[in-house]
Amino acid sequence: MSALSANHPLLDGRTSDAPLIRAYRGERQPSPPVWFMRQAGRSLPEYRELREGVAMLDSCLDPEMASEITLQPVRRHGVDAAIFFSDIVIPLKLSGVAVDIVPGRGPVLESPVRDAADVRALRSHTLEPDALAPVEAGVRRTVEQLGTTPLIGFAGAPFTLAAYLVEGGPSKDHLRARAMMRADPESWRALMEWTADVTGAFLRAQLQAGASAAQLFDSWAGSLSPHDYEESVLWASRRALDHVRDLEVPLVHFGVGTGEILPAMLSAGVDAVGVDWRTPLDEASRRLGGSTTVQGNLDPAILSAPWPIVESAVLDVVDRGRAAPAHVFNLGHGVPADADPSVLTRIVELLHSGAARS
Ligand code: 1CP
Repeated sequence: MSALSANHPLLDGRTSDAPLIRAYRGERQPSPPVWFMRQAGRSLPEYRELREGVAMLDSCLDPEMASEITLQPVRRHGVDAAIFFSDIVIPLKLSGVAVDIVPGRGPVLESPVRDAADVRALRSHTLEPDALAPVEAGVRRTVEQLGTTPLIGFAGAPFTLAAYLVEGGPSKDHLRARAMMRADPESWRALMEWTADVTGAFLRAQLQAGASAAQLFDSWAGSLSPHDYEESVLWASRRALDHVRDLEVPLVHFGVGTGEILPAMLSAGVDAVGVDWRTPLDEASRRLGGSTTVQGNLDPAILSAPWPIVESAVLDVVDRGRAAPAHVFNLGHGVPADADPSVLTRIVELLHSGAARS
């Protein structure tokens, strides 16, 4: 018996046969199901209009607005999945950590977590189950309107969240986070434990409220050596995923610049691995041992090229995806803010036309 309620879309039959869910479970589809990371957001005029005058984190915690933004790209592009509109720092905010999203920059912490005392102070924050109510309400509302289209829930992996907590904001090389990992392993472990548990609770709330799959974003794990990833990070990602394993929904693990750690990311215990644009999918599948669903990996930079170039790049991704047991089409990272949304719609049409048989 799954721990999901009987009227969950995966159990009542609404989404259990959806191409996305079948592909995540390893069943090749006639053509690859498609969604885009950051498909909601600044590339859509209807998003910009709705968000006008509303702070990013406030929009995530307004169930009606979060739900509407989640549905916008599904209506516009006809993608095979929605991804819940939220942000990886929401569980930090709901735990009482002072974090904001600065437009054009990203998450910024009022007090970065730099030493053992800071980690102790962070750990005094707890994520009360009631605090997740706006997230659950947003998911429920979205799922009611999605029908047979699955909703993907997501969370940030502990390392990517720790990178923001320690740096205090976006950074290129996450030097301070990697320094704490090496110089003060005890504080690092305590930081990663706390982070794994709050992000795991955020993910579980979305799944129990009706999301049919889950993606763990370890966007910045590519800044780690394979040794450091395996020694100091992987256990915490496993711990975050342990919060949802009993729900038996498909799990996806994605990061950027992770060509060297793809097998380790698979070993966190997931059904599919998301691949960025640097590693061709046939090579990624080989590294993963050939029996795992791959997701990706059109270079987002190609979206601004003339259509014939986009089309042949899409077909090449699909072709390489045939090396894996199943493939879910996506970009190699998020939709750029200045992307022309009509190109995304055209990619979905191309994939759905059957011209790109998987
Ligand atoms: O459509 C969707 O994909 C759902 C919405 C979504 C997701 C999945 C948002 C909304 N954020 C995220 C996850 C997220 N947030 C990740 C993992 C995915 C990825 O690698 O892109 C990361 C790293 C963040 C952190 C974050 N939040 C950044 C990156 C900053 C950096 O370090 O470079 C930014 C710019 C944000 C703000 C944000 N989150 C989401 C949106 C639409 C925005 C921009 C909003 C604004 O500026 O008003």
